[in-house]
Amino acid sequence: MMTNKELANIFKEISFFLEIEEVPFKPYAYRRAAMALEGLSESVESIYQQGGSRSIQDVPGIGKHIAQKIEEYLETGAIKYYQDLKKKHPFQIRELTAVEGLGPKMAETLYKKLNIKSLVDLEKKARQHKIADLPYFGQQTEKNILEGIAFLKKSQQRFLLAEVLPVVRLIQKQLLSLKEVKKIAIAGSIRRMKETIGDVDFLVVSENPEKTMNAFCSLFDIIKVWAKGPTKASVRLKQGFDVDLRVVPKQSYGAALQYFTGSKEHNIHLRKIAITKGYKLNEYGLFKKSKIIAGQKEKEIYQALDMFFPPPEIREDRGEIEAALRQYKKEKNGLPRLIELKDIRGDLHNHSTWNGGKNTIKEMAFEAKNIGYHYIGISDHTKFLRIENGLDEKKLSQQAKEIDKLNKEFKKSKDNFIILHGCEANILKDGSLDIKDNALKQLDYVIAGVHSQLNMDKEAMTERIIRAMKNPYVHIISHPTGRLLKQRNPYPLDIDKIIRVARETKTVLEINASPVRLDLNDINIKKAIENKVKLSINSDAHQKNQLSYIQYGVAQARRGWAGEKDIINTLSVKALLKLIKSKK
Ligand code: DGT
Ligand code: CA
Ligand code: CA
Repeated sequence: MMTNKELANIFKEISFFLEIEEVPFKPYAYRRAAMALEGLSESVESIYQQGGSRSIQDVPGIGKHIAQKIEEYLETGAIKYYQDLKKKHPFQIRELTAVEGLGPKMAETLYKKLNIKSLVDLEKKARQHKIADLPYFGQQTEKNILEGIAFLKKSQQRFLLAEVLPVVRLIQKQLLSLKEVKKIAIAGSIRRMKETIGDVDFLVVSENPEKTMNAFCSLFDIIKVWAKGPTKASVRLKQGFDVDLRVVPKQSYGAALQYFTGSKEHNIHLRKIAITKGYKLNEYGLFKKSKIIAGQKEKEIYQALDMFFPPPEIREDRGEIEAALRQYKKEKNGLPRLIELKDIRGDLHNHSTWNGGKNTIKEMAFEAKNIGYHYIGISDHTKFLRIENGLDEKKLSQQAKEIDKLNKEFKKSKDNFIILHGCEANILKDGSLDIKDNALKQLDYVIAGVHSQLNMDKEAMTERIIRAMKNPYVHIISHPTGRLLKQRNPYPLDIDKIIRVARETKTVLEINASPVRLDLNDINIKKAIENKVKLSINSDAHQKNQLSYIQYGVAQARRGWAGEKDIINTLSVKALLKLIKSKK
């Protein structure tokens, strides 16, 4: 799969170079091919070995010319076209354009005027205030660049939950298969299902710690062993992140799990509670003087402190300790009953082959049905995103016919399943939509989101979204703050005001479950539900296997204290449509 990634990177670079040279259309084709390669579950090498260049062309998103380039790469290890472009633009284009707000053309100018080739050069010249002096750049741009570099550095040290979790689950399974391993737990930020992960924390109870350590340090794709002792080992995996393994005594397993699950803030607060009750709390147990009160089971620790058990996802010291104490005393406002994956009955934000998605409506529907959903909403992009083949009024009504036909088949075979017809309209700069209300009226529901001109000031952006929420045909606002984890900060937004108007206008806010978005985030989810705003957890799937992203959205919802009743896609179709129609 390394080849897929290498080729994807090359094609991304080509698309940037062609943008610099103002070549029309082609940059998009290369970008699309890069995305196709990244999403491919098979390696291009094996596709090519099995079916030659023809079979590469069959990969959606890859045309004839690009297939030839792939073939050239597989045969010769290089692509001449790319090398020529690279010679003309000999700077680290991907590295530089990773800085938010720095596009390929700016990178070219910075190279030509200041000989900036890398991120290191860029930071140096910015600090020397050389960039501010360039025409069309100025002080503000220079400041933005420095902020962008800082953001990049910080975020590159963390990993997306979705890139870490599958690997970690595999490691867990492998370690559990060792017969001396009695217990194993994933602790730390992964257990709390935080959106990004610093490092992985495993806890193990083992009858033979040394053997377990040896197995751990040799089992996986380890590229470096940082430390290896009798009770603790620390390694780096080839995926780039570090994994710690601690062997803990059986009688301290619960205390260690509590401690290493964190968060640090939660632990500090909990330790204070322990002290006020005359105890001492650490990773070995809860003690009265030197006598151990609890330690083997995590639940017993909370119990001994007169608390209900707070789910790991909410252990951030955002009120969960107080709520757990209240619940123990049978007072009001105890711990929330959090939403679970099994409560989800359908997914409302999905794309199909009608505009850049990889699977047909039918394929998406069958996948949803197999998951056990009662409904799937198809919400392709409307007009404005022409680059993604946004649908116009006419195409939307053609799409409605296809959906009707499929629904008739579901009905005939007595499947308890239905496809809902929606769209994801674009909120334009002034807050109007890129498609007529008359077309929206025909749909089961409408999602609207911001996809362009993100660099507005706070007030203007807030007003822009508010105007969309005031449109009686808009039911859901997708990815409300526009952030992309590790890539882009949220745009400035008065989220309190957005939440207030969402409530007033009965507009639902999305928890976009795509692992790079998770937008709304945990804190904003909590705010929204405290203000009685309804939310929808949506996978934003562009291909059928991405429907599984919903798990990350549910995790984020749990981190935001959301319960089943806060989330509209836990409703039956009937109740859902009724709720949607209640907005007028
Ligand atoms: P990460 O790795 O940055 O995504 O976040 P965590 O929460 O996994 O943090 P990590 O790996 O540094 O430590 C694991 C847990 O150990 C953390 O959640 C709480 C506990 N812990 C670490 N340092 C301290 C500390 O200084 N005080 C207390 N009370 N607990 C700590
Ligand atoms: Ca950690
Ligand atoms: Ca750690």
